[in-house]
Amino acid sequence: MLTRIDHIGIACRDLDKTVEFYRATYGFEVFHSEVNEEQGVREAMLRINGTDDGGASYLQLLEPTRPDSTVAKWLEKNGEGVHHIAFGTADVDGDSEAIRGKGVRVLYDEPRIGSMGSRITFLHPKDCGGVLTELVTSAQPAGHEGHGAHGGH
Ligand code: V0V
Ligand code: CO
Repeated sequence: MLTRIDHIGIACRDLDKTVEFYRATYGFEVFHSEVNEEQGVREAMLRINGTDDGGASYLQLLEPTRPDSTVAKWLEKNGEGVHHIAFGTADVDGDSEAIRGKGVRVLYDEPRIGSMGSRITFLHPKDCGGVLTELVTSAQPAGHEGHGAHGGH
């Protein structure tokens, strides 16, 4: 069951500059940052609020690390902006299989590693009304999010 907006992914060309915009304009601070080589992104997670399921909602600011990455290709075509949305679930395996059974293309056979040790998969935007959609199961069990998840700067 999908129980929260886990994050909204925003593609940018200059992560440090974009982090500074969100800090100066809204007062959002970086909760966590990391490089994901497999996905070709350097990212900053800005924690916005806790959610009913014990998790949280974030903005995920994404800068490409290489020109052939999905985010670099997307920036080339569209410029900076909202790149994907992500729903949180306790069971990314079960939920992605159920969604695959409804005829929506799930991009990975097995979930891969996402931000903060989460497990993630993606649904094809062409099957989701033009919205690249991610499903996430956090590394932290529901109810424990935010305790000890800091770091990685
Ligand atoms: C592509 N399209 C999109 C889109 N990217 N539509 C909406 N939102 C997007 N972000 C459209 C594009 O306009 C084309 O439509 C069509 O899909 C095919 O796109 P393409 O440019 O030819 O690119 P592809 O097919 O090579 O790649 C598209 C997919 C790729 C979605 C397959 O971006 C992908 O594998 N994404 C999943 C991985 C990812 O995005 N990682 C970065 C975030 P027309 O022109 O044919 O109409 S990593 C992350 O979120 C992490 C680590 C985390 O949360 O923890
Ligand atoms: Co994401």
